[in-house]
Amino acid sequence: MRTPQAPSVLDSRSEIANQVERVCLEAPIPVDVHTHLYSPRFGDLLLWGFDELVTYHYLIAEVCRTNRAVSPDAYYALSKREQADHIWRSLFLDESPISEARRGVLTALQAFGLDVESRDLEQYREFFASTTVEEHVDRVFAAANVEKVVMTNDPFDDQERPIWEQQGLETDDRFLAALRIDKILVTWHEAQPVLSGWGYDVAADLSGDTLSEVRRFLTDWAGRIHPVYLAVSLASSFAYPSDDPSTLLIDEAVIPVCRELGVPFAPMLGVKRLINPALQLAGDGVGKCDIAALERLCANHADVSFFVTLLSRENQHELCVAARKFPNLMPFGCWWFLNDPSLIEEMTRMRVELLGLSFVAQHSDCRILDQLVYKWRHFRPILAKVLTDKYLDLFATGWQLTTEQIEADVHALLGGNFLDMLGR
Ligand code: HDL
Ligand code: ZN
Repeated sequence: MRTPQAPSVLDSRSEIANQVERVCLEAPIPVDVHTHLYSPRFGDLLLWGFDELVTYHYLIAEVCRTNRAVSPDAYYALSKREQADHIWRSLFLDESPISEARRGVLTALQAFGLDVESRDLEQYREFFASTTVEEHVDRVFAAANVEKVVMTNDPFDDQERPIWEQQGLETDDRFLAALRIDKILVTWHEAQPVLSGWGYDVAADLSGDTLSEVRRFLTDWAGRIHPVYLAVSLASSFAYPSDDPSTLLIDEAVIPVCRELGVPFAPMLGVKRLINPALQLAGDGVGKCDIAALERLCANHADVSFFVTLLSRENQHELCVAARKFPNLMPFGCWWFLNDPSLIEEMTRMRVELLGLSFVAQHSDCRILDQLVYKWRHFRPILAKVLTDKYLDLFATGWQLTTEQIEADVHALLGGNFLDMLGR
């Protein structure tokens, strides 16, 4: 019987700093808890390659403000290749690509061994043209050192639904499913006729068997996709309770199904939808949400887990305090407009100081496969910087640190806490 190796005690500040950096830069991401990626079986729904990477909606917003000679309407009238050429010229060649989303494109190209200094679009396009999506999924997951990703799966998406209906369960175990229910909770008046058409006996005023029928719909889809959570993006104006259909639908349909399935409810709050409609997918803004709505949700349903990310920087301290009060509230990630080094560092420091290790530090929110590399390569050094400071503070008290404990702590923050929530 091999005697268990004695834990390796770290005896100096430099040893601690070196080990924390090594672990943060090299530890596998057990699960990227929120993405818009799809496994290759979903065909064109899985976006990848140079032109998709460069026309990411974050960069559409940036090019429409940087090069105002081309209006959003004129931009969207271009072909995908022309859009990519326009963004490359305006945001990368005409000025330094210094923003986070632009740097990300270059980090990804560099990770694939491409010559970033050449600025040779055709070389980059040839690289992607010379590989298959299956090869590239393997390449990207390896380069990002990510073990699993959670998709965003919407039964109301006419392109995605038939794929689930024809082929059933996901077969690539690197891709976990999440049941996205914005249509039901945010636009019930649109969802109701569609559900009726699918044979669910639901009424616009939620009367009759509506709530049990919504539970049946959610349960039917949970049986089809096996979601690890039920998710919704809610506006900054979200109120709970309210006269809006969302209150009854959450209390009487969503929560009971989460309880039955043993999975969290994942409300993501703070979006201001289409504050500039001309930008289309790039047109959403951010607003501070009412944290009391989330507190009441957690208080009313203490036996259900709430897996939460908020979009506004101004909500982050309140979220940490709420999480201290509600053990069933697990904050996750630096979402969307928060996924920038200065804000990631601020949020992660605050979370460690208030929550210790009881949160999930990041998710990528990738829409394009190649982004998995840069979103995580940009995050890892920031986590290392924050944790080094915090562990050195511990060391200064005389507390003994080991590599094994640091590895366990980092695993928890990188997604282990989420898998524990699922009992996996
Ligand atoms: O609602 C969401 O899941 C958001 O992440 C939106 O998809 C948003 O457009 C986005 O891609 N943010 O990164
Ligand atoms: Zn998202």
